[in-house]
Amino acid sequence: MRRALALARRGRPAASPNPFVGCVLVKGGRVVGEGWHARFGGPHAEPMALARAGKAARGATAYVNLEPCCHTKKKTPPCVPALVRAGVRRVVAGCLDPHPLVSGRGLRALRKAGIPATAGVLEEECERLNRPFFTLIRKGRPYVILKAAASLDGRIATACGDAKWITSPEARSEGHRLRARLDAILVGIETVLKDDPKLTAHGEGRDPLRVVLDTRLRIPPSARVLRDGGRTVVFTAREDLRGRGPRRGAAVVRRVRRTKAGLDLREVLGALGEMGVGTLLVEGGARVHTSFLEAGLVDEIWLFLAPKLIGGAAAPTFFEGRGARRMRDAIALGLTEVRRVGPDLLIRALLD
Ligand code: AOF
Ligand code: ZN
Repeated sequence: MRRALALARRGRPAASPNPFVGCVLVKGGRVVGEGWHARFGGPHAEPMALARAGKAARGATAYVNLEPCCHTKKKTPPCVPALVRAGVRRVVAGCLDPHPLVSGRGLRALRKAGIPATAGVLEEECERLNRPFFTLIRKGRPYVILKAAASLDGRIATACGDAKWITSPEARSEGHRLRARLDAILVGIETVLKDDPKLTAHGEGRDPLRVVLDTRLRIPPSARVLRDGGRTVVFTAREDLRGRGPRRGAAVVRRVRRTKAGLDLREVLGALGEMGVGTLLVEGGARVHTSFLEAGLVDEIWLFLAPKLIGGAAAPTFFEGRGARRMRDAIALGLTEVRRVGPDLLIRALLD
C-alpha cells in the first residue's frame, strides 16, 4: 500500500480535482504491474497497472489506495469490470471512494464476481492524501488552504504597511512549492494594490490559476497578476462590465453576488469548482483571510511564523473581524505539523 501511495503522488497536481490513485499488482511476492492516475480525464491507476502486467495480472493481488470505481457516469470506463476481466485474485483498497455512486459498491461488485475485496489498509494516510477530493464530494466545493506569514505576535505587516519580508527566503520558497501543488491561488484587491504580486510558483512547478476578489473592479490593467503569463479570474460585484473586461489583459472577469461581508464566497468557490479547481490557496490579506474563516470555508491553515516581534496596535494580523466573545467560541484547530523552515517555523493545522 505504501508503494501504491507513492505512485498515487505522481499524479499531483495534474489529476486534480480527481483523486490521486496508485495501483500495485503483486503475484508470488513479486510486483508484476504498477499504475497511477496521471492526469484529470486520463486513464485510472488500475487499467494502467493491468496493461503493464499483461497476462501476469491473472491471479495477482491488486493494492490500490482508493476503492476501484464501478459506475459509468464518468469520463473513463469503470475499473471493477477491468479487474474482473483480467482475472485478479484479490483486491486490497486503502479507503473507500466517497463518491455517492461508489462508496462501498466497488468492493461489493468485486465480491459478487467472486473476488475477495477489502478496504482499510493505511486508511488514514490514504484519506489524507485525497482530503481535497473528499471535501469536493462531501461539501461540493474546492478544498481551501489559508496561508499566512506572520511575526511571533501574529502580525502580517507593520502599522505603516511594510510586509517585505516577514519570513525568510526558505519559508517563501516553501510557499511557492505549495502554490505549485494547488490548482488556484486567491488574494484580495488590497493585496494586489499594495504588493502587486505575480502569484506564480516562481519556477517551483506548475503555476496555479490566479484569482482576485475585487468588489468594485479597481484592479489596474498594469497589475502583474494580469500580465506575466498564466490565467487569471477576477471576481467582482460591479454591474457595468461592458468595455471593462478586455482592458484587463488575459483575465476573465466574473460577476458574483454581494453579501454583507463582501463578495459571496460560496458563489466564488462554486464558480471555481466549475472551472476544475479542486484545491485553492487563500493568500491574503487580512480581510480575505477573515472573511473565509468567518464563513467557515477554510479546511487547512499553513502559518509561517518568523521569530520577530512587530508590535503596534494598528499592525494587521491575519485573522481579525468581530472576534470570539467566549473562549469556547474560538475556532478550534487540530495541529498536523510543526516544522522549522530555515530560521522560521511552519505550523500546519486542520479545521473541521
Ligand atoms: C479508480 N481509480 O485511478 C481513480 C478513481 O471521470 P473519470 O472516469 O476519470 O472518473 C472519476 C471518478 O473515478 C472520481 O470521481 C472517483 O470516484 C474515481 N477515481 N477511481 O478506481 C482511479 N482516479
Ligand atoms: Zn477507476
